[in-house]
Formats: sequence, structure tokens, C-alpha cells
Amino acid sequence: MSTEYGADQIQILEGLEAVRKRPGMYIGSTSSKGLHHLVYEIVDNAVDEALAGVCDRIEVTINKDNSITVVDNGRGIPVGINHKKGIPAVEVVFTILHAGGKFGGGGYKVSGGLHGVGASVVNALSEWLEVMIYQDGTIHKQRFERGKAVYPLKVIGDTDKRGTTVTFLPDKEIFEETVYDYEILKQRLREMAFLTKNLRIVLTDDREETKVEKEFHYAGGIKEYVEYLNKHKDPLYPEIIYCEGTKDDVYVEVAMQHNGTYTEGCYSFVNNITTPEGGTHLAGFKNAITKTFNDYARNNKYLKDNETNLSGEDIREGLTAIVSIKIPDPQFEGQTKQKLGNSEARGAVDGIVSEQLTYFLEQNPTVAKMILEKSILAQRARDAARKARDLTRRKTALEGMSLPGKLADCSDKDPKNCEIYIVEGDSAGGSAKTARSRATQAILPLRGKILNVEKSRLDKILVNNEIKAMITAFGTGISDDFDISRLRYHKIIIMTDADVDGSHISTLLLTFFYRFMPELIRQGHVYMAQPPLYKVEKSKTVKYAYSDPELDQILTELGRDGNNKIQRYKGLGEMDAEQLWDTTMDPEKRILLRVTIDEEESSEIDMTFTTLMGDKVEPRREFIEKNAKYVRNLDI
Ligand code: 1YM
Repeated sequence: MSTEYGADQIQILEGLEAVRKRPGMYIGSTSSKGLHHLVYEIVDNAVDEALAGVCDRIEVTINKDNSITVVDNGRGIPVGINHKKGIPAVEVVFTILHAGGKFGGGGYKVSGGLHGVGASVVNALSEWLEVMIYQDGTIHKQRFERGKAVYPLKVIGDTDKRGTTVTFLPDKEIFEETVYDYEILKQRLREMAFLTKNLRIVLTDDREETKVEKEFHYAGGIKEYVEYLNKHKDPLYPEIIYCEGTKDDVYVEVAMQHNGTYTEGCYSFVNNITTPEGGTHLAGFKNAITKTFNDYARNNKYLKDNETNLSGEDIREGLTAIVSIKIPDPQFEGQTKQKLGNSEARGAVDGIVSEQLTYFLEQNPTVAKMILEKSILAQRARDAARKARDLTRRKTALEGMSLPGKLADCSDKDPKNCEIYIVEGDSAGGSAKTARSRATQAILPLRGKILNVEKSRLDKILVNNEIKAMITAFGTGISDDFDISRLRYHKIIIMTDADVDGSHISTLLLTFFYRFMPELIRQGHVYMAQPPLYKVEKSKTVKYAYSDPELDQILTELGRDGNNKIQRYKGLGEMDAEQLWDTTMDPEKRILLRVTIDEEESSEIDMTFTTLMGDKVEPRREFIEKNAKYVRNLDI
């Protein structure tokens, strides 16, 4: 047992104590998100081995007790004594803060954002952690509890294998949530496998009766990633355009393909970490494709001398792209430290993509033709949309704000106090108008289904009456014109029936907001109302249940003696104004769910909207079946 504490060890313990005191500073949060970050920290070290070309298999297992085991077949963390600290290197890795960045340098260790803070943070935030190293014929092991070594590194046997195994149990004293979500890990591990060609990642969930196992292995790397993202969209051409090269020490890889939709899906990564806010690498990419396509269009007479250039947005309409770079010393900027700042990355991506894309277009004139024809249509639609918008803008300027006729506006003019209910159907809209608190609650009833924006361009969307009504009521404008400071209500509340149609309308509305006014969601202005599913009456007592378990609980409370009258609400229309107020609109009592976007998962969100709202029926059915438990919640 190591009971003698030298000065170094005291320092170590103080370091890890700091992590336990302020975990948020090291892993972002102690919610489910932070909990999952622990896994990525350990997996990142294993992926670094794969990037170094000395590891091709990583296994991640969720154990029955919600501990996590990560196994790799790399070189094994060094076990020799680190001379500076006087303890084995592996112990340094797990106990010294910021030792995540490898000593000696070299390789592409990530040092920005929440990542790369390393194994010592995971150790500090784990009830216990065990590491085993298979190296040079022997197995070494060490165990830690809340960051402290239980015993010094020891040899526990012989082996002919190579690699590192880490098992840890997140500390219940630290995390609000300690149950791992298989789906969340699955998504991130799939992404890592796409980004690291030829790495095999196996995820196993051992908590289930019959264990679940999934293997990710993509020989095509990011080319296969683009194929996957376009799976439910119709590709415009069969080829995946691919550029690769190294310039100024920056390794650049880009894969792209257009599809028939009107939305852009460009995702960028630095050293395998997603950069939702982009940065210099993404800017270099966008610049390269705008310039290259315009040059090609001029040289090949798609654009006449007197016609204006295609804009970047026109060219990126329906484009799915992955931009992935590896850079030795990434600098992250911005509030969330997720935006790449290195200027050499811009030049490297721009140079490599410009050169290789020019060559590709010359070799593939039919593909070039399809992309340019689509871009030119996009340009025309954008012009038409701009004219339509200018017209409405001039109108409002001349005639003052002309709010939609169906809107029952509130009297308070301070947006902070105001909310707008978007209500499905005229009859529910009527009850809501009677029920509301006139000072702060506005009601906008929508008739029937709104336009599916996933299948239309902006010019079509702008003539749709329901959509026009929302845009004018919100006051913000739309798309490039959007200005959050003009928002007239700080709460936008979607209120639909608790059935399939209602959830379809909610999804249509959310798709519209997500595609054309994403800031509304990002800044937390969009909510879903939760109408009750049941009303239970017994003599003078009236109770409402918002879920089946709640109904059960209420029936137990009231006594199950046959005198309970249960009414199942099929729609908002079945409630009178007073009931609607009591259950769904009274700010004192109602339940509102705030809609949020996890930027790190935007490629998955995009897939979900395409699956739900796109043209293909089969993937939609699959999605609904896979997510049946959620759909059932909506469709009782
Ligand atoms: C399941 C987690 O951590 N694998 C892992 C980590 C390291 C190495 C190999 C490694 C790196 C190097 C040399 C090097 C790390 N080593 C260090 C440090 N799997 C997991 N596999 N030899 C082995 O980068 O030079 C930190 S991580 F700092 F000790 F070298």
C-alpha cells in the first residue's frame, strides 16, 4: 500500500479534488451529457492509438451495474517510471490533471473544447476505476477509488495480448444521472468509426436480458459517412466527391454529394471532434466550392458574362458534406470553444479542395451539369423569394404592422411577458381564445396541416398562408432576414391534440422552425404544451392525468371503487375553455416542454427530420416502429 505521501502526491490529490469540486469546468456538466463525456474521454485515448496506426479495434461495453469497459488493442499505456514524477507513466495519466496531452508531443492530440482533458478527470469523477495493461507478455493492473490509487501498479499475470482495458463506475455523488443511454453512445461511436477509416468499434449493452451488440467498421471512412447521411434522400448523382491531402502540416479529408432536398448538411470535424460552429476549416471549404463551381460555370457557359455569380448557398443547396481535418495544435475560439481558429487550416482546405474539385469537374461533366443546374434553380428561387420578401417588407413599412386576421393578440407589448399559442384547428383555437389571459397570451389558430417545408423551396413556403401568418405574428422575418431582436413573444407554444395527427402537426411546425428560424429553438423560445390525456372525477374531486402511470396513481389515491368517472380526451376540442385553462394554459399549473437542439448531434437531427418529413415512406415506417415507445406516448 502506498501510504507515504510525498509532496508530489499531495499535489496530485489536490488536483483531482479540484475536479470533484467543480466537475462542470472539466466535463461541461454533471447531467447525462457529462456522464457520456466520460466514455468519450477514455475512447479518445484509444482512438489516438488507432490514428497512430497501432490499434484497429476498440470495444465499449455498458456493464450490468452501469459501469463502462473500454478495451483497445494498441501498445498499452506505458508502465515504466516517469522520471519527473517518480511513479509509473500510467499512474501519471490517471492522476495528474491535464496529463492527457501526451508527453513528448507528436500525434494529433486534441486540446480544445471539453475534450482531451483526459483520463485523470474520468478517474476523479468515478467511484472506482481499474486499468489493465497487456504489454510485453505481462498484465499490469491498478485500481483507483475517487481518484486515489488503492495500491501501486502491480503485475497480475502473463499474456500474449497487447492493449489497454479501462473500467470505471461514474460517481453517484457527482452525477445527477448515472444510467447510460445506449443510443447516445451508439451515435457517437458510429461517428468516430466513420471518421477513422478501418477502425472497428464494437458497442455492447450487457444490461439487457439478451445482450445487444453493434459493430461499426467503415472501410470507406467519411465517404461512407456521406452515403449514410444521404441514405433517405435521393442522391443527385451516384459519385461521392472526395478530396484528400496534406498542406502546412494539416491533413485534409473532404467527402460530398448533393441530394434532391433543399437543405444544406455540411459537418466539420477537427481531430475527430465535431465543430458545430465551424471555423477556418469550414470557411476554407465553402470558399473553395463557391470559387471552383463559379469558375467552371463561366468556362463552360452555364453562366453568361452578364449573369451574376452563384452564391455559396445556391451551390450548397441539398449538399451533404463532411470536412475532416487533423491538425497538430488546434486552437478553439468562440464562447463554447467549438470554433476552429487556426488560419493555416483555411488555406490548407481551400487549396486542396479547389485543386481536386476542379480536376473532378473536368473529369465528370455530367455530374458538374447536374450540380450547376440545381444551383441555378436555387438562385432563381432565391431571387423570387427575395422579391416576395421585399414586397411584404414594403407593405409593412407602408401600412404599419398588419397582423394576421386569425391572430388574437395580447395587450402587453413587452415581448418578455408575452407568449403565443399556436393551436391546431379552429374549434380548439376558439376555446383557447376564451380561456386565455388576454394581457400576455396571444392565440394563433392554424387550419389543418401546414405545408411540409422539407419538400419545398423558400419561394413556395413564403406564399403559404399558415406560414405567412406565423412569420408576421412572430415579427422576426425568416431565413437570411431573420432578426431575433424583433421577436414579439418570448414563448412560442405549440398546442396540438395528443394523437397521431397532433404529433404530425407538431413535427411539421418544428421542421419549419428548425430549417428556417433555428435561432428560435437555440435561444429556448419554443415550447410544447402538454394537454392532459384523462380527466378523473369522483364526487366533487376532479383530477387530470398527463400519462398512463399518472392515471394509475390518481386511481389508487381516489380508491378503485367503481365510483370514478374517467374521461379520455381525444382532442383539445373536447375541453371547454375553463378546463383548457386549468390543465394546459394556466402558467401556474401547466406543464411546458422546452424544445432544445444538441448541436453536437445536428447530423442525426437532420436525418430524423428527413426520415419523418421526406418523400420515402419505408424509412419513415421504420423510424416509427423503432421509436414506437415514444410514438405510443403521443398516441394513446
Ligand atoms: C481504453 C483506453 O488509453 N489506450 C492507450 C493510451 C496510451 C497509449 C496507448 C500510448 C501512447 C503513447 C505511447 C504515446 C497513452 N499513453 C499516454 C502516455 N485506452 C488507452 N494506448 N505508448 C502508449 O502517445 O507516445 C497517454 S494515453 F502519456 F502515457 F504516453
